[in-house]
Amino acid sequence: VLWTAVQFECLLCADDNSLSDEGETLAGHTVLNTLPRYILYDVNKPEGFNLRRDVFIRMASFIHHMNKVSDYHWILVLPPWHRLYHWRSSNLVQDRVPWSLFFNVDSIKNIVPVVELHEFFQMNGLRPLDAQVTLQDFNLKSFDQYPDFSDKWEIANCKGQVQKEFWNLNNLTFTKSLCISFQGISTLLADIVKELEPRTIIFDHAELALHNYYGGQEYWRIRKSMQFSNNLHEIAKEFKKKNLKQDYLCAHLRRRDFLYGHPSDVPSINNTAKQIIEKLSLMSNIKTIYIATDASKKEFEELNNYLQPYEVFKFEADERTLNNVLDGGVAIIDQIICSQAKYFIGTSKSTFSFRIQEEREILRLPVETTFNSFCGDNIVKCTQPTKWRFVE
Ligand code: GFB
Repeated sequence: VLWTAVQFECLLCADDNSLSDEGETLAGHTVLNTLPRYILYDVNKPEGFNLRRDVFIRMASFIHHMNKVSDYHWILVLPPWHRLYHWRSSNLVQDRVPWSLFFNVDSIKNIVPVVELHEFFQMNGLRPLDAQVTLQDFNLKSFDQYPDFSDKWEIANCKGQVQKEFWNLNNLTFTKSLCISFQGISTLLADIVKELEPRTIIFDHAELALHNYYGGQEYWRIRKSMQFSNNLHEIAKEFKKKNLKQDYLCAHLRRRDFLYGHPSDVPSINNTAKQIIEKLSLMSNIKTIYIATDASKKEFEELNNYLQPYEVFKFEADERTLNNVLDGGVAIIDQIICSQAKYFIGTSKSTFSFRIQEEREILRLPVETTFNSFCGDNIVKCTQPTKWRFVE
């Protein structure tokens, strides 16, 4: 039975906090074990937007698994996008942004049973969640032991801080809270749910749960459903219509914290320009360059100078657009434009670039135009990205 959110709205919002799932009476009929149950999750605070998109895929496969092995219908609650470290416009309020601003949630709903957080609140009211589980690594054992890579979990003393307030919501509370040392794939979380028997549960540090099968059929089915919102596609289309009239090469230059996090993967501005020009010298039909970057204005201008006489473009949101789509939307517009380029070069190890490569695979663009990345300065052997091919 596919229960929609609306069907349950009244029932779950009843004042009575003591609903039992064993047999509810609704208009004289017994609704046995059919109330949906909800899984919420959050990710380590400093993680960026594109790693979070990957964690969603892992949690979505977990929900699929739950719906295979459990008697209940499980729904995943989409965690709002909240004050991400890389969103730098300090004049914007970028709190608890719903997925619908960035994604076509209906497309996701066709593949994964999900609701937005506000939809969850409509159904659950202010009832405390049955459990909060903070995932953590296992303690490293002494060095002379072989590392143990087996899938396992155990309830343990909390090692770090336990989140008191998710997304600054003081009305999201929990009946019980525990820490669990966890090592393994996301479907292993099902064993925790089985043990705790919650109707609603939140997992913190969901990034610790790994993919069941990275790059497999299920991975791509979920990934493909994560289409960007129509509004962002429209803005990208308008920009292209106005500025990118011919074939263009897109370069994604990840800078800022990457200069410290991955110094050997990020070339200097001068060397970046050299690598772009070298590529273009092999493609006589491309004269236009699109730059997606988190670089400072000064760095971009420097790059632009080195790239003359090529035509160089970059998307700059006007105030109204920025207010509407926020920093996250601007970044996605960059990704859309790069995913449609004739040729793409990304930054090695950046998940921002990885997601563009995936988008290009979904669009079935020629593989040699997609899996390319810049080489850091003074790198003797510059490895190129792994070709994670789309699987239908
Ligand atoms: O997306 P993301 O996880 O990719 O984080 P990495 C980088 C963020 O920086 C993006 C901004 O989500 C954007 O907000 N950004 C990066 C950009 N490149 C661009 C661009 O071309 N255009 C626009 N508009 N914005 C990881 C982080 O970043 O880097 C980790 O997830 C950590 O937390 C690590 O910081 C060092 O994989 O590139």
